[in-house]
Amino acid sequence: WRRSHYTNEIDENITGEDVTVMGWVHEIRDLGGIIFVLIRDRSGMIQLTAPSKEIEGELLDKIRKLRKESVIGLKGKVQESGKAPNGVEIIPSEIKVFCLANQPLPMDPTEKVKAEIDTRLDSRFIDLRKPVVSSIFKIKSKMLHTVRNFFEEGGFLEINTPKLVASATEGGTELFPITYFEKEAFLGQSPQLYKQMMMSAGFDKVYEIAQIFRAEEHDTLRHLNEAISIDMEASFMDDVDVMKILNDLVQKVIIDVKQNCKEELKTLEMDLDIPEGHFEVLKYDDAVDMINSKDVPMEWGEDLSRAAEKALGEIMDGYYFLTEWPTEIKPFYVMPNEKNPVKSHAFDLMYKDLEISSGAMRVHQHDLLREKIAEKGLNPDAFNGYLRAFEYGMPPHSGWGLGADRFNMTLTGLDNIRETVLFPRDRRRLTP
Ligand code: AMO
Repeated sequence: WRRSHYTNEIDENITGEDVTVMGWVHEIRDLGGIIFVLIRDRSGMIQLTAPSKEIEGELLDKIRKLRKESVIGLKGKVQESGKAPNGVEIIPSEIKVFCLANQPLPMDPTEKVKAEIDTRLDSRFIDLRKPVVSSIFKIKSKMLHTVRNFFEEGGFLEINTPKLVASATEGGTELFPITYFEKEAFLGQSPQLYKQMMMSAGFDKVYEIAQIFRAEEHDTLRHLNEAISIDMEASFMDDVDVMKILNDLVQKVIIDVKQNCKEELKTLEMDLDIPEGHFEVLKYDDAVDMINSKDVPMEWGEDLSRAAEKALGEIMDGYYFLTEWPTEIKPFYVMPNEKNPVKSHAFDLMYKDLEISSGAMRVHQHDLLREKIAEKGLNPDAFNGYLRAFEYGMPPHSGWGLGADRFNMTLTGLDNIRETVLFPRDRRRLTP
């Protein structure tokens, strides 16, 4: 048994041909004189039509005994049919049952009964069979493909940095400690320190697409404990240069997804707008005023609360940059403004009320960096492996990290990040 066609390749043009399809039994309708079976594969569905007068008894019996979600192979002839979902159907000549599915099913993949997200995640392998769910991951795949192409065309080198690490990068409270032989170690929060060290290594422009781990306490629709970050770092560039790269990348992905994932976007009922030109740039100072104008209390120097993000999201539409953040609330590696060190060269990329990326021009001066680590209450000696790279030839550099799952939320119109991850990890979920 070898597949000759995916179901979406079967149309009027091959009427009369013998085909072999493989897939799942989506639906069975036994009307006595005629049996209809919908067979589903990754690409779509096709109808098997078995008029009892025309099909020999043994085969008919086999079809009658099929159960929903069983995996079968089907050989048969393509025939035009006004009533079938795709305008064509298959008259079976042979059937092979690869796996008979147990009944009842833990959840209904035909969407007739809507399931809660927890039920869906518990049986994720079935949940993912639904086109409305698999579409999210087809879009994610396209997004990542475009990201790789974009960076390759831009002369970036793809790197892989360790995820077993010895120190914090984004603040100490969000670390997952692990046992590493006799030593204390953690799961990596960000490739931050390593991508910066690659600048000292002379790699000039690098990117990485990899897991980041954050011991987020909070159960929100935007945080997971394991997420995918698209990171870049480039030498001899400032924050404005890398913001331009981020702007171009986001636009390129949206154009590519809109062009290549028409079916998936339709399934998700998502109408993607292609943002034109430069994203709006909003200074932190102005953001504070705007947030206060919405009667949400926020002092200068504070990070955005959820209420503050929501207030901003009501005023700002689409993608926009938030710039000139207070140095105090940004990590040690962020470059303070030369003229006014209270402010920094850090930026966030927002989509309405969702932060999708953070980046900055970095501190490349060894002594200043050491000082800033200490100011954060961290022990600079613990960072010696990183700091040494700044002593023997470190160029000025900038970069950002873009949350792939959050970016995917903006492309698919979903508001729960769990929807955009195959097997999400949150406070309560470590399986499947
Ligand atoms: P930051 O901590 O802002 O910056 O992370 C970058 C982006 O990663 C995504 N992200 C998350 N997504 C889901 N769940 C989480 N718990 C989570 N945490 C982060 C967000 C966020 O904008 N080193 C810097 C980047 C840099 O400066 O280059 C960093 O990690 O979309």
